[in-house]
Amino acid sequence: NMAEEAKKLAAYAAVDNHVQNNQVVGVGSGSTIVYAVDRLAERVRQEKLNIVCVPTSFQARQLILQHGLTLSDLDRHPELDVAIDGADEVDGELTLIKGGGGCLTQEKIVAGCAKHFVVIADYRKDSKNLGQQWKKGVPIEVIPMAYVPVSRIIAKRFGGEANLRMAVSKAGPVVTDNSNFILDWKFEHAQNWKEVNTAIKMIPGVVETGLFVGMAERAYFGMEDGTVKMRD
Ligand code: DER
Repeated sequence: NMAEEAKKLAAYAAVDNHVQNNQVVGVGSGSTIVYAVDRLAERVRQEKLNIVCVPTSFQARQLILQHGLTLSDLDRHPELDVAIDGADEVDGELTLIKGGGGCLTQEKIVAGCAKHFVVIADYRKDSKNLGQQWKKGVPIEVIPMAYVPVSRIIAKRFGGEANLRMAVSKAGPVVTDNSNFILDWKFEHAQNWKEVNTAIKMIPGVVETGLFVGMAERAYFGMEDGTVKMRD
């Protein structure tokens, strides 16, 4: 369908523009990245590229192994050449909401270790202000024993409500790859995302937020008309 085709367009553009031989590539999580890994594996075969891949989740690790790409990690490669990942929403200043797939913490770590962090997304993620397209709130990874106080503090200080993310294919809450819970903070109005990100990160029990501020260098959007739009 159109959105899947758009994801593929963005993914191929990013891999073709940003991956060269002898590089360490951070591989994101979600559904858009699947197309990027397909393209990566195709190029490795066709061009005999020598690249290693660092995953951002169990899912990303599976993708790397299933495609026969060389798996690596931050112990071996604490500095990556490029990290490619999806996003739930991208605003006009390249501030991202990520974590729709629950992988925000390792994604932010890997993105932070990369010289270049590039986002791939379909047109539905292209936004002016966070919250216009993505309605599920900002994901926040929390230590399980603290999720209630953290939720109350967020609602009190910043408004809206922060709800525990419940699993679909498992009874009880979603448990992340880091054995933590996720709160989805449904904010009520636009914020100074840089300040809010820092303030939420400081709340005891918060592991990471899905606000990626000043991290992405470029976003590739696959559009409905088959073109690719870039935002720097
Ligand atoms: O969970 C995540 O952070 C994913 O990267 C998400 O932001 C994008 O997933 P999608 O490509 O399936 O929309």
